[in-house]
Amino acid sequence: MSQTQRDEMKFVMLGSGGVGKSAVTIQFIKKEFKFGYDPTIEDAYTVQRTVDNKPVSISLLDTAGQEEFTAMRDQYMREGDGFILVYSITDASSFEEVKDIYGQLCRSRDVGEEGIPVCILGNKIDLEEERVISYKEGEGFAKQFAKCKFFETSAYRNINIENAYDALVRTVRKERNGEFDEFEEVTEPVPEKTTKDGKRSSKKGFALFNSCGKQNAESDLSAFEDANK
Ligand SMILES: Nc1nc2c(ncn2[C@@H]2O[C@H](COP(=O)(O)OP(=O)(O)OP(=O)(O)O)[C@@H](O)[C@H]2O)c(=O)[nH]1
Ligand SMILES: [Mg+2]
Repeated sequence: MSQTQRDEMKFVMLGSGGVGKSAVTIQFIKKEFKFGYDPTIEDAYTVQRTVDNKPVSISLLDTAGQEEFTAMRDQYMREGDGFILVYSITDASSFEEVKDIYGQLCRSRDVGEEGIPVCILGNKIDLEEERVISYKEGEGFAKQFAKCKFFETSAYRNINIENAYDALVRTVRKERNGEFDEFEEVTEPVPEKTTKDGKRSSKKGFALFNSCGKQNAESDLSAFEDANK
């Protein structure tokens, strides 16, 4: 593919009601924060971006978190190229819901340990005093999976929103380029999942992929913490 050819990707926002999926989406697309809560049924957007000097067209589906509107979830899961799974750091049940959704996604796509491109967001970090889910808990879940990134975000304060979408674009590109396959081929025949230099590697693809994801997430968080000193 030439450098100027536009990538096309479908992303789907998933997560419990009220965690901020729409606020994150609107912040990303319109650079504004939406006050007030108006439960979503389904909203679709298209956005053009340039990530790593290469254009990408993202079709973005903002879905319903409220249970009475979630009948279409299975279909959304089958159709997306990448998924943004959102919980609120102030709501423990929304974090459990993200874990469930991750499992449902893998089952509906019939993938195992290799997973699918996902970015998990722990949103509302401007509400630090109401936090019930730590950064480590969110990160710890995400880093079990090779194609899963993690960011803590605030739609209200526009923290890490663009970073999260750009990270998902990169993951989908890597998958399309077969970069995860190559890594699995290297590690698969090695018994007990040891790496070439003899260190134990607990997950296929994890060491290569998450080394950069973790740095991103941590440096963004420390920037946030610095800004709040
Ligand atoms: N303080 C704070 N409030 C937020 C943030 N993101 C969203 N909210 C608020 O949380 C409430 C719910 O936000 P929505 O974006 O509508 O939530 P949702 O996940 O789209 O909900 P459903 O459409 O029902 O699934 C609204 O009152 C938002 O203003 C955030 O980062 N910080
Ligand atoms: Mg919504």
